[in-house]
Amino acid sequence: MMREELVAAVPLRTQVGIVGAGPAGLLLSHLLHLAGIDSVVLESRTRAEIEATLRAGVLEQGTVDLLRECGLGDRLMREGFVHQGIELLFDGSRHRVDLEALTGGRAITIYPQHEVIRDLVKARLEASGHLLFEVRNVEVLDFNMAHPRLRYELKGRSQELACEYVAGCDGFHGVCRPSVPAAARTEYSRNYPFGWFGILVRAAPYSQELVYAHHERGFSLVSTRSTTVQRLYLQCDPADRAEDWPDGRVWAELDQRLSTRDGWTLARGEIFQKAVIAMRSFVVEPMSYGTLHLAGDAAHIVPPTGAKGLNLAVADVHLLAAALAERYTTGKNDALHRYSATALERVWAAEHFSWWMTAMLHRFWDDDPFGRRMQLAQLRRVIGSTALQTALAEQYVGAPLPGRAGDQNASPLRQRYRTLVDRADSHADSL
Ligand code: FAS
Ligand code: PHB
Repeated sequence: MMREELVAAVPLRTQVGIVGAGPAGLLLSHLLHLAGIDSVVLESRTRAEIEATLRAGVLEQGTVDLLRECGLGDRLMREGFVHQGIELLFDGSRHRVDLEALTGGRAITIYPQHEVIRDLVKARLEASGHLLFEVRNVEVLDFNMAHPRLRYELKGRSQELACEYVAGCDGFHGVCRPSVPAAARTEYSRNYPFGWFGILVRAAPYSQELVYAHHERGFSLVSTRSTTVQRLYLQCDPADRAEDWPDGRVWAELDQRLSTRDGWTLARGEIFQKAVIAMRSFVVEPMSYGTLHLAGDAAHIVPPTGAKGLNLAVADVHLLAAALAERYTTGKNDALHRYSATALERVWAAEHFSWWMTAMLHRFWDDDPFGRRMQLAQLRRVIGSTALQTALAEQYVGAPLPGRAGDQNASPLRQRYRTLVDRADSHADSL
């Protein structure tokens, strides 16, 4: 496309300006589109880069229900793996937690985040959505006024986008949260004295369901990506680099940490991806500042032990899209004003669950023998108590999203938003 055409094609105004094309930004743009609301997404990386980002793998029931309800479920249902349970391994034995039985039929689905991104990008582009990749130097201006602006550079030219609202979906290291004066936000955080060493291996699945393992030598997790690629994590030193973990050391450590009395072993396979992942808990309050609303990792981070990060981003934008739909259909700002407080309820619940799973399953090198006994006692109590297993299972599969399948107390607002999306769906189908 010629520069002139490109620049001409760049929108100068929109209803909702979205910074970041991660799961939060892309899904928000899609939900707004279904509700007939215009948006423009500004992303600093290329399409190929965001579609290749190796991150989450676990989708809560509510996330799957929402993606299906908004027309993004086909490939997910075809290629995703539904897991009805998880396993806790400690003291040389594996113990199954039956998620489905303990939650009245809810489960998790293993479907990689980058595949969700691919489905979202495809849907946005097929709907002629405005996705601008490789933008530079994004600035969020006047968000404490009625007409915020996003200033940015595209192909070396300075551009400005006039908006009515700005959604900060640019992740933990983005520009939107830091654009808010420090005095106007309160940040809560906890850094953990360890990281995760993640690998991808060409091999058949090592287990039917995910295995979370507690061991004297540290935590490990057996997950999956497909029938030929497996995803595993090992607790490591946060300062470790990939080269500190040659294949031999990886397998030796996994063998020890996953050793069971029934002789379960991991078949070797080619390890073709290695990365060290930081572990932190972080929340900023509030999540709204004037016409700027933060969502996803831009507002909160959880350690991946609870598999909540992507699912929280989805829950945020589901809430924000419904609130914006109310604003544009009824002129009322109530739900927008409640967005931050409502989102933070789910955020703090997920922060607690992720911290609790992390504290129960990881080796804290400064702990004393009593501390280690407490972890084992906690694990035995969980496995020995249906009530504790139910609490774990409910948190792990995630609470239903407000107004969605499984939500007992869907408010009239949500029902109205639901009809809006249904109407848009049927309209989209007739297009
Ligand atoms: P993201 O960080 O995904 O996206 C932000 C986007 O904004 C990026 O594309 C970035 O390029 C762009 N951006 C940043 N700054 C910008 C700027 N200045 N201008 C324009 N664009 C900008 N979560 C789970 O639920 N389950 C899991 O199993 C799980 N596993 C994980 C494993 C790993 C290794 C990691 C790191 C995370 C994991 N997570 C997991 C959490 C993870 O999935 C995040 O929560 C999720 O990516 C959050 O999505 P977003 O909020 O959209 O932010
Ligand atoms: C993953 O498959 O990447 C994964 C699974 C469960 C977690 C974290 C990551 O808790």
